[in-house]
Amino acid sequence: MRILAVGDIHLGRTPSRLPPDMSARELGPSEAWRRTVAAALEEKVAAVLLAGDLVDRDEDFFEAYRALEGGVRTLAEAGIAVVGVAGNHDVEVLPRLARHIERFRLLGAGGKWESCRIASGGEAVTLWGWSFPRRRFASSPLADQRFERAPGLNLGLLHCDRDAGADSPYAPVGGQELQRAGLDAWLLGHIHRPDALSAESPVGYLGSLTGLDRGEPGPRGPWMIGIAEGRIAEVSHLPLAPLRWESLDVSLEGIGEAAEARERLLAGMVALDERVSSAPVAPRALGLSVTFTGRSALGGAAMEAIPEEDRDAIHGGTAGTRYFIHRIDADTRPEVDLEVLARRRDPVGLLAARLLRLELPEGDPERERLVGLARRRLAAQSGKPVWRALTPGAEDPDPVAWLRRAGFRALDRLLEQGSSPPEAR
Ligand SMILES: [Mn+2]
Repeated sequence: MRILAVGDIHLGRTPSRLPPDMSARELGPSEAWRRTVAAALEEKVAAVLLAGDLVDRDEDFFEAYRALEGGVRTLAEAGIAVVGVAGNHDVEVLPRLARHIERFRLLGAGGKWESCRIASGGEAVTLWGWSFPRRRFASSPLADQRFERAPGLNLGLLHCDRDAGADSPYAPVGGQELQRAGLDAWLLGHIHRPDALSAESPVGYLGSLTGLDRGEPGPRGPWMIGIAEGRIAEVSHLPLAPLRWESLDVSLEGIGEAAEARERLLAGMVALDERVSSAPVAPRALGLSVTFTGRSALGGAAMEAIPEEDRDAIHGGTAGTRYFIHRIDADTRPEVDLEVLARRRDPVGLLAARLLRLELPEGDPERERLVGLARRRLAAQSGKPVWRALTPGAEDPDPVAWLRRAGFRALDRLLEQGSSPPEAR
């Protein structure tokens, strides 16, 4: 028996930062859903499970209706069950849609746990689900819940904020709580970055169905769950999203002129494309954030060597994926000897000495003091509630990378200005 599990779809959301001639309709959530329905039919799954935030906003009622109604009808005609829970985004619109899409099963409406049974090929699965009763729900849906296990596999389907602290308004749940609940797996929605789910560890976030913006890099798609003899035998990610975001580091180390940066970039894209195009269904488009790295004085010139007019369609992959660049940055390190510069008794010398400290092994007290200061400063910024809504699941900034980037950029500028030691003035 096979089941397809789908995380946050956000039907109605338009992917941001696409080149102007690209159609959001062909790259957005409804295309991702269309591909998912096709995969479910092809793989002959018994059910498609949806972990909440299927719809982005109440206003997206009609777009969501078109996509869901069509998909659910196709699946139902093939004998595939479609079961979902509501998240914080679709707390109102999903129950409304469910009333008009006969064969869509909304589980746990109004914040009351509910179970249903799916049987196929001699296997039976009991699915436990809970839907958001209102947009904000500041306590754990697992708090007073005891699951009466049914025979066979018991799976949980939930939209929640795991390990985010008790003050989260989005159904805060502790990872320990999930482990202790006594179910065999937890398929979660809300955080858009997928966890590394596996048959051994089938508890975690399914991730967004397609990369909704550049803050969601990496492969996206539904998860295939194979069940045999009452156990989870297989969990695999099907990266079939129509749009994907990646960052690409391109080293300029050793190049003699800026034009060579183009070849380095092309080589990097070809290597990336080998990975991307090996998937059974390749993305239609892939947005790249390019960073030139390495020790080179040509970082700025390399950026200028990639013409603006080429960035919207920089490469056509072997599977027809259109690669475009939405951002280019240079994080190159000047071709300087930090050891020599650090001997200077001026701002350049002080900065070089601090950059050298970052090169010390992890755990060195000098290095850790510097990193600790940076971490506190960055946390004061990134911890502000205003950012949370923007990049759910975004990683904490790496203080070492930030210090290095900012430090070398400042060092570049100081050296350009001809900052020289006092005794040489
Ligand atoms: Mn959510």
